[in-house]
Amino acid sequence: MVYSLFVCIFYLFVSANSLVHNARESDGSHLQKRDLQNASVAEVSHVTSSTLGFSSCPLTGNAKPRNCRHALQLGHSVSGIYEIDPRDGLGSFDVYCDMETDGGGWTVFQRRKDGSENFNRKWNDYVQGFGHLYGEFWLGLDKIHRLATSVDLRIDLMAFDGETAYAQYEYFTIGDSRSSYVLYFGQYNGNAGDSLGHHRGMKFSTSDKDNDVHSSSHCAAGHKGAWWYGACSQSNLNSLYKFGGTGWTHVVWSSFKETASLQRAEMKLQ
Ligand SMILES: [Ca+2]
Repeated sequence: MVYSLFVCIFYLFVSANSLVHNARESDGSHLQKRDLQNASVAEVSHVTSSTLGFSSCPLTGNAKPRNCRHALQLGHSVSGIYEIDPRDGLGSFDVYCDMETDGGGWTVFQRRKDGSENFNRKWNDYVQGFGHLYGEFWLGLDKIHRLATSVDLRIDLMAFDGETAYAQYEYFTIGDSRSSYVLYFGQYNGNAGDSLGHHRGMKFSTSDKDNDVHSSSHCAAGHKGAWWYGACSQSNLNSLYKFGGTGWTHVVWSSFKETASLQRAEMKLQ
């Protein structure tokens, strides 16, 4: 029994440290030593207090946070990449955590900022995800479905004139693959305007899969981007990245800047 306890404590210490070492600041540098120590202590104390008991503790224990909000609760306050496990039996994966915006704890699942990544992709790529978590990326519909279970959605936008705005929705949920990742959410608030309302209850469409409700048009193909199209759209943050200009084939949130191409967009949940 004494040996089991020793193994358990050693495991928790190693897990916590390896988890924290996964976190990087947004410029790629390591966390400060002080933060490492604080985070390790928080992690170990959380896990031991909830799992201490010889039958449940040891080597099957899971020290990974469920999401970025949980990571923040565990003491990780630096934005960067974290390995999370939603505890649904499907395994862990890396995400970018925004620990600054509106109190932090946001799991980012989409980012546009410089046009470095190709978003004009087909169904399988949107299901799997693509890009780099420090750069431009789409986390993937399967992972978003696992995380988007009646949570808050926040969308941060920046126009090319530097003006910023945000839109927030409660009860954000994405269906599974059988529903074509149908989109649900509750009430809007923010200052960007509600350009997602039109897309409530819509299925996801890509250039090779027309799931929209427009009978004579293939919105994803015409608008050069994968989105939850209705007939067709009032927003599309996965469309082509353009340095200025207007049109529905650009990154657009119409209640913010009409059809002007946007400089930055981030979609995140908490
Ligand atoms: Ca159609």
